[in-house]
Amino acid sequence: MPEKSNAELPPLPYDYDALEPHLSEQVLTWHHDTHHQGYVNGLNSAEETLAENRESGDHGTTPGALENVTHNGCGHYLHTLFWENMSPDGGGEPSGELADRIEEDFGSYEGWKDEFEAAASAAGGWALLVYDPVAKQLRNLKVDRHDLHALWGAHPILAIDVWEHSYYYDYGPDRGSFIDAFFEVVNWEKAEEEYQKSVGHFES
Ligand code: MN3
Repeated sequence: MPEKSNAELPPLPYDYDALEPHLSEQVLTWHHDTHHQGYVNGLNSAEETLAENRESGDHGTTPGALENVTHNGCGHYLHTLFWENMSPDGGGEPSGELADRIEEDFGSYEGWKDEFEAAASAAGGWALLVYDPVAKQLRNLKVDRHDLHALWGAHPILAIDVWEHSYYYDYGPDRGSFIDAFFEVVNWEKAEEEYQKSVGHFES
């Protein structure tokens, strides 16, 4: 059996100040180095607890550790995607097959964006564009924390973090301006890549 390695914090795919003025260097530093690192540590710590409990046969702390795997694992995976969903060269609208699919599944790009922004405005966690492999269609999800209102099997392709740590320092209570800022740096090429991965897996 290959040895399992611990989760690791991936480096930001650009400099900490690369998304200014839309997202500040200070927020990206705190958000990546402290918050995201915390989820990586929490996931590894929960894994350690589970391994110890399997060894000892004492499962008293197992239910809590399993909850920590979900909370921290979802936090780690979604932050990793969120960083990649932004780029200093981002902005604009999707093109190619993803653009066609958004039109097919939501009627129009504007129809998709209005729904996504409604989710992002109201969520206590994240708004996600996902590919649903059961219905074979794109969907928007409004997620609280990192996992509440998740859809089993769905593959996230675009994620915006609307936890307060994501925008409050830059925008205060004006979450709408942060959502607008996200669309100034959105990296549609990464979203297209994730879309192709899921479609290639489930529709081929
Ligand atoms: Mn966050």
